[in-house]
Amino acid sequence: MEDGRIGRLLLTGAAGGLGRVLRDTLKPMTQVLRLSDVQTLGAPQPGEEIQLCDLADKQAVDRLVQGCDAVVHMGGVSVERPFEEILEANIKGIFHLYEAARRHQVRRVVFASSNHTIGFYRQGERLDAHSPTRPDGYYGLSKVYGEQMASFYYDRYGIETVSIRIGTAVAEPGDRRALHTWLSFGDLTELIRRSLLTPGVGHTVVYGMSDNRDVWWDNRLAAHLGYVPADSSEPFRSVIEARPAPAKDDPIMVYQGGVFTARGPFEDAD
Ligand code: 15L
Repeated sequence: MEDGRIGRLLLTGAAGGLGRVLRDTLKPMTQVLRLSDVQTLGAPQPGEEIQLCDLADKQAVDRLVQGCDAVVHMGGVSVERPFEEILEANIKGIFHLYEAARRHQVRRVVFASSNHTIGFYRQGERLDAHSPTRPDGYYGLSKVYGEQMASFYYDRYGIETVSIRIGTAVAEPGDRRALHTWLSFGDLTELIRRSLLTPGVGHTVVYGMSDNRDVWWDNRLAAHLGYVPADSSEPFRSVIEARPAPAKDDPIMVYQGGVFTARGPFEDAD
């Protein structure tokens, strides 16, 4: 980190919704940004390297991580899906990533965890990073597993991770639940920057949310990151609340994980 920037930063999931944003916003933090996905990523721009990779392929992930100083791991399945799909990309994928990090002496990972680790808590319940997890599906379970993998690799090998339980990271909040869970792209970028650069994070769990009015999550246990969100969902409230409210028993109004709590079962479709 000679000029204050990371030497080579790996961004997995670079073709995804957030990956495409971070491809631009992470660039000032690193000399070389290595981008990866299973999907095509176009031609590399100056300061970029592109290496397509299936996270389920252990050897390919090992080659991907080689030469990197830090990883922002956004890759994998990002919605609720049948278990077998989650198993490959998320569960095997996170194991492959940490094994490669161990082998190639990567010291810092930022893991895109999710609010779906705690999705079956009711809206309004206050949680912090020590609250027991209540995953709302196989996707949420895989993120709990990822966080535990991060914890283990810190205790055993000293690889530090910030697991960001991302709320709803979209350009603008689109519904009542997102007024609580919204994370702006700017705040996501700042949280990742802090997660990469703050010394001595061990394994830290932080909720990824903007400075919204009524939040369910308490980030005091991650205060050492010094993350101060700049945006708020408040300017979007009047438009969202002018729309007819969903039924009171609609999962989007009941659980912190919203509609994810009502996905599946997938087995019966066979
Ligand atoms: C997530 O973890 C998903 O990746 C994303 O698609 C959103 O649904 C988000 O959570 C959310 O809960 O709003």
